[in-house]
Amino acid sequence: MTLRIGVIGTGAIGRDHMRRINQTLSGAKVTAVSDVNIESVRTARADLAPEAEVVGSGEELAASAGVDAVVVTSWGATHEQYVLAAIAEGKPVFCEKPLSTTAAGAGRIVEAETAFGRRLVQVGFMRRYDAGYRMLKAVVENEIGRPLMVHAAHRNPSVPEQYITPMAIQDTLIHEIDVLRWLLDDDYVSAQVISPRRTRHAHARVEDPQIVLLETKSGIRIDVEIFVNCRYGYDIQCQVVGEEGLASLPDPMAVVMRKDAKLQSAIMTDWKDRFIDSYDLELQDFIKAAARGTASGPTAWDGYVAAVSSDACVEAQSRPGSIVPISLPARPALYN
Ligand code: NAI
Ligand code: ISE
Repeated sequence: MTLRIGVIGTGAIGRDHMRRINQTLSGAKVTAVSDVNIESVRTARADLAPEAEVVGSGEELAASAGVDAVVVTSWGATHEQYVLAAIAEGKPVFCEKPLSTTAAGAGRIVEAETAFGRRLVQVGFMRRYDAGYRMLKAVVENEIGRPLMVHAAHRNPSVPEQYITPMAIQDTLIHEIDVLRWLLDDDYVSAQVISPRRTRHAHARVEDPQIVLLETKSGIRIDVEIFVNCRYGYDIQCQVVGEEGLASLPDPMAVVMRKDAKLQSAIMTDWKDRFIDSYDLELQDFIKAAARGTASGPTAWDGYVAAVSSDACVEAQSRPGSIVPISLPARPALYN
């Protein structure tokens, strides 16, 4: 059986996922597309899925008889309405991060899925599928003793004008919020945000760089540098300090060159390339589970916990230096 997928949001990652579904992965094809930008949806369809139907709204797409499962790749603030529409139709839905830009929105998704009684939602936290992070997790769990501290960095070469300060949390840090929680098998209890000297390369509406300090239930202290105008490349770093040793996320494989009296190797510049294998694996996993009418991988609960933690970090941004507590309700049995 070929799973018929409807894609809502045909921008950068929507197109990338359409390409991988139709050209790289197996078991699915894109049969419907929707976007508020009609130019964008027409071009994406023509380039990547000429047989797909262009549907007027995300809700109509979720309800379409020609769609078995939904992929939501529109702007973060619109995810909730489309995920809820898919759940209302009883259809599996892959939602790009963030599941919702607020904890309240993610909470409504958890409630709807719990009421439905079966997992339908997978959140696009693709780093959990990355070979480097998986190797790091095995070392953290088996080799370096109890983790005590984590030093991480999320650096982008530049960001567009519409990228504003809270997006450093909701759009960017959200990856670390999820992957570090998964890596350490721990939840957060507090957040603090501090701002070093500003880079002159940042536009006026984004504070850059920023340092986020998180504390976990077991007392692990985490610092994450978010630097989205670092110029030199797209660079993700993560180092875990344990009682018996230290473990670092491997850099992506790159040829080492000796030339012009320099030892050099390239650093990637585009997020699409840095985690390309993980995007393939997460969506293949989604297709496999959706064909059985369910979902696997990162859950709506993971999306909710990330949103609660993200809300606390955004609040901490607005009160520089203050420590904002993070607390979670009990996890519903569906996610045990
Ligand atoms: P984008 O701006 O390139 O594309 C978003 C598309 O959604 C646009 O075509 C826009 O017209 C459309 N859209 C906006 N509101 C809509 C609505 N109400 N209904 C239907 N379509 C709507 O943005 P990009 O970079 O593709 O990001 C989309 C989402 O994917 C974001 O939530 C972002 O955080 C996430 N993302 C995840 C990545 C990852 O590494 N997992 C990487 C890049 C983006
Ligand atoms: C983008 O939306 C992503 O999700 C990328 O993975 C991330 O690294 C980048 O900072 C975000 O803007």
